[in-house]
Amino acid sequence: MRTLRWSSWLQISLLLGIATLWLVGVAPASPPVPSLAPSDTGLEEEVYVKIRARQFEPTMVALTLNRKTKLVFHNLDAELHTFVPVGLFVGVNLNISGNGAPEFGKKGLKRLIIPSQGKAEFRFVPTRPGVYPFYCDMPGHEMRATIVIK
Ligand SMILES: [Cu+2]
Repeated sequence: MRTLRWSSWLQISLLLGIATLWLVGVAPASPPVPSLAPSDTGLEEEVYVKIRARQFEPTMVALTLNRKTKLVFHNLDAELHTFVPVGLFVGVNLNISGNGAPEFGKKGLKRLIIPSQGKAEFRFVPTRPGVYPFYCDMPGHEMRATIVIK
């Protein structure tokens, strides 16, 4: 009586174990989770703008809407330049690092001075699609370019 019970329990647990192994072995690998929430994706998009011979390169800088962005300006010239954004950072949470010198006004960042061979980095999430011009306001510098957020 007692031994019978014991052996039936053994059989059941053995069957369960086999079934579990079978399920684990046969279960298809779960598909990669699509990134449907762009604002909380951990991937940071790095975008580089070079300044060379009094020109921004490229002159059309494409950023991705709702994507964590690191926008880097690298001044390769022997003179300083500035980055003056128009509308881009209004109401935007901004982190600036590197060796640029930011200047702030009532509406936020007015401009960033980038020394010769200097590098400045902006970290932010573009949340408003559109076309945003920027320029260098040093006297005599005809440096203009555009950031496009889409
Ligand atoms: Cu300049």
